[in-house]
Amino acid sequence: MSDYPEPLHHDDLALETAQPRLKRPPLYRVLLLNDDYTTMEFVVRVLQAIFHHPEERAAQIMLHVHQRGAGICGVYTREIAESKVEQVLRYAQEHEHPLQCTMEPDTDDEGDTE
Ligand code: TYC
Repeated sequence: MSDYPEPLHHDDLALETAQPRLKRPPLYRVLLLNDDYTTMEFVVRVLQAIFHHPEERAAQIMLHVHQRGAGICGVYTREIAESKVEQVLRYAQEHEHPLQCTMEPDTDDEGDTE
């Protein structure tokens, strides 16, 4: 008997080379919509509390939404974006503001790399 173990034979195993994991999840923009009733102060608070923007940036985004009708609060994977939308709507309802929030695919997102 040899001192060495028999070499392993993989003849009946289908061995596949693992492909590098290049897939990235699709991204979604979370948007705030303007309305005539929600206070500017409340929108800035939402942008700070839920989207973690510093006050100055939050005020910029709020003014953009106020002037243009809608604006991007952040870009996230689907589950995170859905959660942000829910948080905004719940927070707005709790404070009796009609603030609306929605999400859409991020068309600047290149999707999976080849
Ligand atoms: N238009 C509101 C006002 O004049 C302010 C506002 C800004 C409301 C952004 C909603 O998403 C919004 N009080």
